[in-house]
Amino acid sequence: MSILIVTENKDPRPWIEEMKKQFPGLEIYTHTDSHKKEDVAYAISWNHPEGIFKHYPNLKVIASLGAGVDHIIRDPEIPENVAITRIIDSQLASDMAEFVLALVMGHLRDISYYQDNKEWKQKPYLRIKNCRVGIMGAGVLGKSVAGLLSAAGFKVSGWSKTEKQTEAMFVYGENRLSEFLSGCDILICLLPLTPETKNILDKNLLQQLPKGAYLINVARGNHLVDEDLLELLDSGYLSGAALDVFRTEPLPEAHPFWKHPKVLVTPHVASITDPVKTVEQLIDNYRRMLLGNDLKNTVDRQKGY
Ligand code: NDP
Ligand code: OXD
Repeated sequence: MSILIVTENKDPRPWIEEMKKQFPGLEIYTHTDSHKKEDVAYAISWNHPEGIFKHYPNLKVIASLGAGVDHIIRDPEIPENVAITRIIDSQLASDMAEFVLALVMGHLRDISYYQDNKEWKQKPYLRIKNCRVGIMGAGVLGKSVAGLLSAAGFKVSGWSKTEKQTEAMFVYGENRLSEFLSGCDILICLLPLTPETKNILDKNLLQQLPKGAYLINVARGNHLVDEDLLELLDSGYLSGAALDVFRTEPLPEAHPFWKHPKVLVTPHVASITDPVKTVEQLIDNYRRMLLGNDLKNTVDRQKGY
């Protein structure tokens, strides 16, 4: 049996090196190496070329190299019986929380403003204790972000399919979206990308935020309708946006987000899976598959996350 690793826009070598270092003896191939397709039952994937997996007749598991699985599930040619797993990792979760905290503080204090404008008097700002932050998606990452923001003193609430109380926030259920949005000075998107959540950040939704609200999207570019955001920024309804993910990545040079004075762009770096930290869980699942044991961190293909 061998392991296949298929990555696009991500160098597979650190993963292969780490797997071989931590688990000597594994046979690992990239899809461009010469290998026997029938020997592959376990594949590790990040943005694979669509349709590639149909050439692997004995494939049982596709493991995402990240927390998201939209890049796998969108391929209609993956047979129903193939299980899909994802990364759940404490460092991935804390990195996300720290990144979002930095964005939130950047918006609140806008520290470079003084130097950029040669300004020598204090400008008004929103204090943490008066700032209401709403998180769409109360999963592994949403909860981690909520924990750090609420420990810092923000008023945090969440929105997810199911209503619940987590340690750090009350989470509104699916049918209470408007109520949730009306109480968000800053909205953070941490939803998985599914048919239900695609284009969810549109004009209709964003207009339900209070005037002057700020948007942070660290989930997927396809959650956001770019033109609707631009319209609401230009009309002054929204005060700004920090975007880490885009419909096309890398963000095309001509895209208006690059130069928009109210938009902060980062190149999909909010939280990056670390091979050293996560190879163990990938290989643990490989061994589970070989032994016929239950896999960890599986996703529900019907729900899409
Ligand atoms: P989880 O699967 O742990 O959590 C998903 C959450 O979204 C759950 O709370 C779920 O609700 C909620 N949800 C799903 N569908 C809906 C819906 N239709 N309406 C309302 N709520 C919904 O995901 P993670 O927290 O691990 O990750 C979230 C996403 O973050 C990933 O899918 C990925 O796209 C993105 N990501 C981005 C990174 C970056 O660097 N920018 C890095 C890592 C991930 P419920 O609790 O009721 O099931
Ligand atoms: C992920 C990502 O899903 O990095 O892990 O976007």
